[in-house]
Amino acid sequence: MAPERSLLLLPLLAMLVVRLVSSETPAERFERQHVDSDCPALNDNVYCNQMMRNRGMTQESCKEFNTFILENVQKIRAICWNTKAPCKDQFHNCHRSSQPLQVTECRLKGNSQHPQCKYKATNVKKHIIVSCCGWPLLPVHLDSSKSHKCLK
Ligand code: U3P
Repeated sequence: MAPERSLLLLPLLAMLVVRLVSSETPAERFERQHVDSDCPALNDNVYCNQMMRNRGMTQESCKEFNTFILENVQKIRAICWNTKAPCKDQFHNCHRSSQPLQVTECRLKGNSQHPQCKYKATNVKKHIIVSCCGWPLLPVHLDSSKSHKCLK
């Protein structure tokens, strides 16, 4: 290959290596924790027990509460283009779904002991609020009291 062509490929190769070694982005984390596009049905406690484990939320401890949004991922990402909604803290990058979305909420049962994390499932249709960051703008947090500041 001509030297100038290999020079052109170098930045692409560098970007690929950075992408492979870096940990998940905030948007990827959001989708791992909150999006289940393959499952548009109503879900039971077994769904919560399995999904909380499969999506890595029971590794070090049992996550207390988690919502899975049972909608197409593009539809969820598009919420970031809706007009702004109030955040629960001082930041201003929250957006509300224009329609109620089907969600399954998984709440840790009181008698549950790690590593056997047992959840109670609740199926509900509700508007959700997400905070969005980056370009393209993508959801990074579900309505929560945690910091919504975009890091970069
Ligand atoms: N959480 C839900 N559903 C809710 C509210 C909170 O799953 O309706 P995150 O990183 O901001 O998404 O508030 C703490 C965590 O509870 C949230 O974290 C979210 O994962 C979860």
